[in-house]
Amino acid sequence: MSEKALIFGHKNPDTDSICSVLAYEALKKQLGENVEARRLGNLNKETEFVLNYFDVEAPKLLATVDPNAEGAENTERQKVILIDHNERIQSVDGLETAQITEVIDHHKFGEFSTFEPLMIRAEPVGCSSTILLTIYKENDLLPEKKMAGMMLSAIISDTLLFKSPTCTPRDVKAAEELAKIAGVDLEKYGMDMLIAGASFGDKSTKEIINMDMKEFEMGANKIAIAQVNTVNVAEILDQKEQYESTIQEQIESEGYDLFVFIITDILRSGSETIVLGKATDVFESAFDTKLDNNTAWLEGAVSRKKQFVPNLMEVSK
Ligand SMILES: [Mn+2]
Repeated sequence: MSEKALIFGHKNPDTDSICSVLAYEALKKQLGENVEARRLGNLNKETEFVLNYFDVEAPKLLATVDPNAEGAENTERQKVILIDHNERIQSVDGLETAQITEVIDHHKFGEFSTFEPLMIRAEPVGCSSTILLTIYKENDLLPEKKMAGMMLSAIISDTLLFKSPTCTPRDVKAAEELAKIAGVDLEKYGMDMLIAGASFGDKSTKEIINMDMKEFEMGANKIAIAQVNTVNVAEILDQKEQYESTIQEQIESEGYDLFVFIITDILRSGSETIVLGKATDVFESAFDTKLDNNTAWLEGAVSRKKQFVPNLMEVSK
């Protein structure tokens, strides 16, 4: 088995899944461990802004860890460290062939099993980087400037600058501390970063829907939940029909029972949703709402992890 462990976040990586991976790589290397940060997909606009701002290189793309798969880099069983996820469906292709040595996560656990003992660090905080700052300190270390910038950005992203219900006092404290090390004004940098991430530029509807899309198996249903943050919900709704046909295509090609597209308004703290599939009744009872022309505005709902997923799980039992 290769001695090097690859560290990565989930597919369709968000800022946490890139930046926490880089920060954990830096810490592990400081501790003399043989690791390499990788990513399981393209960078989104927000993460591009962050890496650019702090002049940090993106991790290399990783296609598979199955040594027998086409395009495999490894010839032996691969050691892996999962950050910001634990569900197989969100992880690297070929994960079942790999040895998971560590998991650092702040999400719910799905069905999770391994062949060997491992280190699991799961805490119900707003961001993986908040856990990482604790681990740095347990090792009597602090991240250097650029890595503090990475971790700060991950926290701002995951907590929507502390507006998300997933945000805990520990996240706020960690962000304040990291902003000092990174040498940025927290509020100003945070808003600039979120707005940079909320601009869709010339992306197609399909690219926008898939920027941050996760799959879940809930009861008998295969559910896709995509989320975008914006300061201009109307910009998306103006092309509602185009979004609907793109979603419908994905439902057919991937066999989803339900597709929830969440358009989160970061200034109004709520989300417009476009919901399609044969199990829309699951969504309606999860949120005690009636879809009007496939859409519903959900006041105060901004978190996939703490609001959308648990509500849908609850009615999928
Ligand atoms: Mn996260």
